[in-house]
Amino acid sequence: MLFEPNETQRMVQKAARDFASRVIAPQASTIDKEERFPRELLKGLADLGLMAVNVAPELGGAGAGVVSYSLAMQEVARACASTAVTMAVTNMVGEVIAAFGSDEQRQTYCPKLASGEYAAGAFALSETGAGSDPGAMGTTAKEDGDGWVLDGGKQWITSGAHAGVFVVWARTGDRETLPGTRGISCFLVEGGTRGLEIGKAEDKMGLRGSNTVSLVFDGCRVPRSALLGTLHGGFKVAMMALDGGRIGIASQALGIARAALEESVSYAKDRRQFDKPIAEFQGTQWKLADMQVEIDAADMLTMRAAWLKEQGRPFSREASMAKLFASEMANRIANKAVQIHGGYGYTREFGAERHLRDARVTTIYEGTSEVQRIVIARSLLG
Ligand code: COS
Repeated sequence: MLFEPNETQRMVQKAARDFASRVIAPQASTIDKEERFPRELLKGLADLGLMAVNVAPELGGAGAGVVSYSLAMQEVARACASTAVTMAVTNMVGEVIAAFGSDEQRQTYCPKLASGEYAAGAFALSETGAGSDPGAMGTTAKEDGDGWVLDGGKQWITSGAHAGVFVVWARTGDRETLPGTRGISCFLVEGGTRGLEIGKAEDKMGLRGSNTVSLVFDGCRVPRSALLGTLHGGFKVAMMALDGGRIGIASQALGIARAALEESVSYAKDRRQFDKPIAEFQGTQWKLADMQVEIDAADMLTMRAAWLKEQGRPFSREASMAKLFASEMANRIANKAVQIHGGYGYTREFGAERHLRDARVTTIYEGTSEVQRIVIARSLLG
């Protein structure tokens, strides 16, 4: 069993680390405070091949695999979780199109996502009344002449105001004959298409540099060729994409936790109380030790899920386990980091409070912790 990254993985990790520490990290606090969408950083990531890490080179991607993707995501999230989530969703969109798209769809969209010609891709599954239960969605796509007409609304769409292409799920089947998850199809809708309206950006607790909007489809017409995958086969596309996406969020959570630990170590060595650095108190040492153990446990769960996916083996349960543990872990670690920083941890002068706010959503999006437990329990119980 090898615990060492291979040459490609090491190179991708190094490229991501260099760019993240040199260019992204110094801007992270400002991005958060000013709620600035990090457009130029995304282009920088695209230039390094990091917007389509696991997409084949023929489609413009880096073709570096899932483990490389996870390593890169960890590095970017360690610097700026807002930039990382935008990168995560764009990678997920590129992978979905590469996996399920026609040749034409793949050739049209993957290179634009990979090169940064599109600032981002967006994944439009959730609705106001369909979050954990996407099978309850109400958005419809009706055949009309030589195309489809989409009507309805989507909610919590990352990068919605900036995306060049949206993967959109809509009901194509009759609710009586094809209820729930059965009658759902998937479409590719280009940004700027008439009838696609972008809602106001959410005023979020964390990830304030990422863009989260609602969408309204009002008689939004797309060509027949916009159907991604098979008619009524969209739910499985969503589930498979989310399996992979969960590895991305586990990696993001790991990156946030690493930043929180590193800053805690450095603060604990600097901060003096009772005539010595607080790092010399066992109360601090035990916190730091527990943080490192939890990070390593999450790392191994995440690497295993990434490796299984890369091998083409089933990985759904393992991705949910990694996402569940890593996201809950990141919240515990970020919380401890605030505690170690004391009063300063509660101010914006240090990164700890940002890490805590950014970590919070990782137990919610791309499937809540409760949904991950459903997936894990179902795989145990059959
Ligand atoms: N891969 C491939 N197919 C899958 C799958 C997966 N991971 N999970 C489910 N499916 C298939 C099932 O095999 C089933 O196929 P058949 O109809 O041929 O039997 C179909 O999809 C429906 O599956 P199921 O009945 O399990 O669907 P449920 O409605 O019970 O949903 C959960 C199951 C809760 C796991 C799913 O709805 C889910 O993941 N919800 C969370 C969604 C989410 O993450 N939202 C956040 C969006 S991004 S911010």
